[in-house]
Amino acid sequence: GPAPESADEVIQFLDSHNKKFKLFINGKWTKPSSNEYFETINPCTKEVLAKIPEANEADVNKAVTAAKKALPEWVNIGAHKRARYLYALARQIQKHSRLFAVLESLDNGKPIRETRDVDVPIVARHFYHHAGWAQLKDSELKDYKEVGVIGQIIPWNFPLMMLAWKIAPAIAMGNTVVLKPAEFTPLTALLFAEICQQIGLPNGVINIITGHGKTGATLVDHKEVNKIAFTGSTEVGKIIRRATAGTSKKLSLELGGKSPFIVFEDADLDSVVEGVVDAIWFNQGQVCCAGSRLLVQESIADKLYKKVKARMETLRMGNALDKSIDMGAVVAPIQLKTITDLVKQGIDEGSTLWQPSWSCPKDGYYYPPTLFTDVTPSSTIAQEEIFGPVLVAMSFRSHKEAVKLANNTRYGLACSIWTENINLALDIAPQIKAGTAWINCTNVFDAAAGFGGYRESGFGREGGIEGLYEYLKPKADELLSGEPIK
Ligand code: TXE
Repeated sequence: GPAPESADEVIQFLDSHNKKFKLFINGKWTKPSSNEYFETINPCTKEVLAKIPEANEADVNKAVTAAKKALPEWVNIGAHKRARYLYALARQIQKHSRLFAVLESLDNGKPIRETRDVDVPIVARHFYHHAGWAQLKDSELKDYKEVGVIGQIIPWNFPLMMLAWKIAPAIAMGNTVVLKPAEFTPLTALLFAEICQQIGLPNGVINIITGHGKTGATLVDHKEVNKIAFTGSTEVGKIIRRATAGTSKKLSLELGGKSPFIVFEDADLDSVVEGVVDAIWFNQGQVCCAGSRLLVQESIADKLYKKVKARMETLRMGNALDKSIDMGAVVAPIQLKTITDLVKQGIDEGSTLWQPSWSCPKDGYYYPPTLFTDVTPSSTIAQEEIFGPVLVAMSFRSHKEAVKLANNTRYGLACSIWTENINLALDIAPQIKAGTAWINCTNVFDAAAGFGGYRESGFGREGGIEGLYEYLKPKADELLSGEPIK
């Protein structure tokens, strides 16, 4: 196959920081007050990539103070100038797209084909889209004003993409930001900080602080933070909701999912199989909207399982920089353990496990593509988010039963419907309680479409016009408080 993607540029980037990073506060690389560091690794090789600072309370204070100080100037420069900075960020990301893609694949373990063709293009598109909206802030959105200082906490499954989804709308609407990337995957956020310097973004508009959950919790509790935007586990989402209750902080949460992938008997099964690959083996299944529950009409169930198994045999797994692979490694040993434990529970509960005959590479945190059949709807693997390459299949007879099974979950992030009958698809889609419905496709994202959940998948939308309102408040607020409208 083709030669693996070169990591030379990444090595240069890491070396330029002596493989030991600082915090990005007020436009400058700042030594952490804690003087504590942790390591970020390449999950495909277990090799240490760099040392990362653990920000403590003093560091969080510094970052929030910088964001607060930057706010008046960032608001006053007006919509057009803010838009120019967003366009510049978008262009710089495109210019360095290869470096971003390789760095993301090394830190996260996901295939270079995905970071190169999916993650990074979506990130650039997100900044372009919001640059457009930034220009329209003073006309289309003139009755609204910025929320203020925004605390943003993001997960490790799409590190740069989640950064873009958080930062682009926030700064486009005139807010300033303190963002904490996930501890497993901080590197692309740190490279992004360098891009902010390169384009001359005013100091303090974007601050990047690294650390574990405690750093995130300190940011959530900070009195000068006006809004928290969080993507991550439902468990931590609940902690953050409790922590912000009784404060004036605005909040948006994008949490877990157990999205149904519904196949009706008239569907084109070859397309369905490729859809399944995309739904549950893209990013090793570590996708909040992964189609992790395969719901198949009984008449075609056995035929489809056979086809899916055949396709699983041909999936290629390996080092993230290998351009010919379909799957890389999962992000960290703890995630590997969560997956392994849940799979064991599935077996104990009586479901039938199927894995391809090939074995995983031994040098990293790999987990094979996995299919469970004979699954009871109430079992753990049918209800809990596994967040790994594990597909759980169940069958239904009637359309009514399909809807019932699809909605038998505490989540509601997405659903995917497969049929050649568009009337059936359009009849079923609105009956599924999910923030996104895909028809004959899956995992398709666009900056212009609001993404977010129902039920325990959270609230608030990212992208689309709805996503802008998460970072705005009506100016009428000021009438009530007696302040003049600008
Ligand atoms: O998530 P956490 P983890 C799910 C998935 C996965 C499980 C655990 O099922 O197996 O969550 O993953 C920060 N206050 N998803 O433990 O802990 C943390 O540092 C403030 C679904 O990695 O939620 C990181 O930056 N912040 C998901 C971010 O929260 C806290 C994506 C997410 O980490 C904190 C990831 C606290 N108390 C995991 N504790 C999705 N829906 O996309 C941790 N953090």
